[in-house]
Amino acid sequence: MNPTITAFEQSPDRGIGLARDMPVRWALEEAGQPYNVRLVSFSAMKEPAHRALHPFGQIPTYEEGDLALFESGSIIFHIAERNAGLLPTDANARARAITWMFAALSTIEPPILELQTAMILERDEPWHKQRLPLVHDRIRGRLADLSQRLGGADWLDGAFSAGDLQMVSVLRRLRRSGLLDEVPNISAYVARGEARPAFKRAFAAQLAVFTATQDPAAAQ
Ligand code: GTB
Repeated sequence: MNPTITAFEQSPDRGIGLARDMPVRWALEEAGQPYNVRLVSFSAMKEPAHRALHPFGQIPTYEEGDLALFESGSIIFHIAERNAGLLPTDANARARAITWMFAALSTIEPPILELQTAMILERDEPWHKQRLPLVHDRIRGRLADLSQRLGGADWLDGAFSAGDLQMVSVLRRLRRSGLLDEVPNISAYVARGEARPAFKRAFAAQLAVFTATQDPAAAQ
């Protein structure tokens, strides 16, 4: 049975693939696993039926038979465990790839989320301009360390893995900030991830949702 994931009926990112169904779609594409998508509105997300799947009333969720999951990182890990190609078979290499998944979510992403909060929710605060360089510098610190570790390699630890998928997905959220452009090997790393055929299929699928929701009259 093909799994079903949930995604925004109308994504606020306007099809640029920053919502968290995108990395889940990407993992499914890398795994060659066909999937169904159920689109949910912001109000439906907060209804009991959706909250039974996702306690925080968010997307994405993942349903497969009698298994229901939430949290994109956990969903990607599940997909990677059940399918070949996203985690190495060697036990130590596998543990390292999983470590990179955690590093993406718990070391790299937090300052990036701080920046998003600053840009979306704190723009009108009198201290916004003063705080922004501090947030930028915290991200720069993480990128510098990651850049040092990546060096001239294509991927973080040998072959492409779920660790790279998660890391590239987190780093993509920096695109609009310009901070990625300051670190050429990280910028190239993200571009390498985005050039993968599985990424392109996932991106096209989520973009198609956005395109379909556009009112042609409004576009004129
Ligand atoms: N930790 C959870 C996970 O990784 O799955 C976080 C899930 C989450 O943040 N879901 C968001 C959501 O459902 C969508 S992805 N929000 C609705 C709500 O909370 O009511 C986050 C997101 C939203 C919008 C953009 N954007 O517009 O660029 C990017 C990312």
